[in-house]
Amino acid sequence: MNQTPPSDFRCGFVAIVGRPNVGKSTLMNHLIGQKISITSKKAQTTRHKITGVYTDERSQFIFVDTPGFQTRHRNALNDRLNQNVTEALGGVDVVAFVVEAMRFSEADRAVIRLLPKHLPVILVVNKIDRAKSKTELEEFIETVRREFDFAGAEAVSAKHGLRIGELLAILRPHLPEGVPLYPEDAVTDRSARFLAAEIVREKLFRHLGEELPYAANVAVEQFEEEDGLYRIYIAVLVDKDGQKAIIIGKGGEKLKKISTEARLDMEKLFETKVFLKVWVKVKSGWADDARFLQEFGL
Ligand SMILES: Nc1nc2c(ncn2[C@@H]2O[C@H](COP(=O)(O)OP(=O)(O)OP(=O)(O)O)[C@@H](O)[C@H]2O)c(=O)[nH]1
Ligand SMILES: [Mg+2]
Repeated sequence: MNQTPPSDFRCGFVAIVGRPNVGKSTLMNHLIGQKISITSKKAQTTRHKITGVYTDERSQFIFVDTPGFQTRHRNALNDRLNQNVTEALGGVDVVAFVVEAMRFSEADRAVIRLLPKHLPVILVVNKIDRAKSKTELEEFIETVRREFDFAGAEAVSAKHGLRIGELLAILRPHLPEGVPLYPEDAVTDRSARFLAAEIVREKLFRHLGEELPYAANVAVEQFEEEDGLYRIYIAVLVDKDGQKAIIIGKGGEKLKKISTEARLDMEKLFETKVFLKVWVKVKSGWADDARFLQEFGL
C-alpha cells in the first residue's frame, strides 16, 4: 500500500465451503471482481483450493475457494479433496457456508456436520434468482438456520452479482484488525502456470460436459515467458485410449476449440499474447493412485 492503512483496517481469511455445484467459485470470482477460479455446470469443477484477494479502503479479504465436499463416492481423489477442505477450514477467521436457494439436501447437511464450532460461520444462500417469491426464500433461510448456529445469513446471486456488497459487509466484522498481507492490487496467490492449467480444465468441462471422463487431469509441461509472449505447453491426462479420442473429437475439432478458447481467456487474464499447445496423453488409473495425486499437488 502506498499510504499507511487506517488504524481500524481489517485483514483476514474467509473459507468458502459447501457441497459440489452450489456456486462457490462463481461467488469468489464476483467477490474479488475477477475470474480466477474455474466454474461449470458439472459438479466437482474445483479440485485445488485457490485463494482470491479483495482489498478496499478499510479491509482486505483473503478468500479460500475449496472443492465441493464429496459425500457419495469414495476413492483416493475424493478423500484427498475432502482432506483439502478440512485443512482449509483450519487457518481461517470466518467461514462462508454456501447452499443453493430452495435446495437443501443430505449432502448439505453432511457439510454442516464438518463446520467448525469455534469459528463464526455465515450462511450464504446463493442462486436467489431461482426463488419464486421473497416469502418462499425467507422461509427457506429460516429452515436452514435451524440446522446450525450461524453467525449471520445473506442471500445472493453470484452469477448475477446480486447482494455481493451486502455479503462483504456481513463478513467484514469477523476479520481481525491488522495490516494487509497482500499488495493492494493482488487478486490471487496462485502462479500464472497454475491458472493456465485451470483454464484448460474449465474448457474441457464446458465442451465435454457429461462426456468428460471423471478421471481427466491437466499438467503444464512447459511455461516460458518471452518478450511480450507466454509459451505454454499443456498435457491432458486420461485413463483410456477411448477417452483420448473423445477429447480430440472428429478431425481434431474439439481439442482445437478447447485450445482456442483457453488461449483467449489466458490472454485476457495475463494481459499478454499467448502461444498455447494442448495435447492428450493416456495414463491409466491415476484417480486411484494416491502418490500420483500428490505429485499434482492435489
Ligand atoms: N442460476 C444461477 N446459477 C448460478 C449462480 N451462481 C452460480 N451458478 C451456476 O452454478 C453452477 C456451478 O457453479 P460453480 O461456481 O462452478 O460451483 P462450485 O460450488 O464452485 O462447484 P464445485 O467446484 O464443483 O464444488 C455453474 O453453472 C454456475 O453458473 C446463481 O446465482 N444463479
Ligand atoms: Mg468450484
